[in-house]
Amino acid sequence: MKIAIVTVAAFAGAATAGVSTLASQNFDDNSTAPQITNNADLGTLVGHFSDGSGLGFGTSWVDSRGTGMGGPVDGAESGDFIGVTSFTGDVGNFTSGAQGYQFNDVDGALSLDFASIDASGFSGLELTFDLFINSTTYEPDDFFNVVVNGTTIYTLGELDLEGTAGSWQTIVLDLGAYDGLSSVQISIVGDTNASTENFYVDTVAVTGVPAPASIALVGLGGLVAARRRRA
Ligand SMILES: [Ca+2]
Ligand SMILES: [Ca+2]
Ligand SMILES: [Ca+2]
Ligand SMILES: [Ca+2]
Repeated sequence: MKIAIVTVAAFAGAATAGVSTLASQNFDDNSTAPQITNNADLGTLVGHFSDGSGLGFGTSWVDSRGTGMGGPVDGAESGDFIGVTSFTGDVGNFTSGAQGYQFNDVDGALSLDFASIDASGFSGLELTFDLFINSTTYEPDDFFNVVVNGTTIYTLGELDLEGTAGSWQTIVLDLGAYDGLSSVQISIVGDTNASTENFYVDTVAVTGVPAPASIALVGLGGLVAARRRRA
């Protein structure tokens, strides 16, 4: 009995300190097929969910600039690169594997929409991802946003974009406001309108600390056993 109690205590200590990955996406085993090189193909990308492993994702687009041309969806323009890509001409390399996700000249708000995550029982939620902003001029209507459950929690505007361009940066965002929720939906949104205005995202992960529910039950069992011994 004494040996069992010691084992439980050691296990509880290790579990409490642990941070777990709830969901992640590296874009490395997705087909690059949903990447479009002609905007007429975005129709096949919209609503497309990942064919690879990890956190599912799709893509949506909104005419935030009032172009009225239907954006990539109707093929009124062409030649953009949107979606999972292995193109390294700007980034040199991806931060995981050989692929990432590219936003190129999207002429509206292009949204990389991740599937909802069940964060029940988790605290200390964080979102981590790598971002590469291509070096070029950005204008006041260009931006990069992270949206969680419909609320924008992070934004980069013109000067932020220009000031952090040219190398991979790791973005870590506190999602503590969403701790324990059964549905946490993250979207990464880019809005640009020039062929050199490129954003790349890679190595996305949501982490948190699991509540030690099972450990607590084991501990309770130990407590009951101790009381029995005392009685
Ligand atoms: Ca990758
Ligand atoms: Ca375009
Ligand atoms: Ca520009
Ligand atoms: Ca622009």
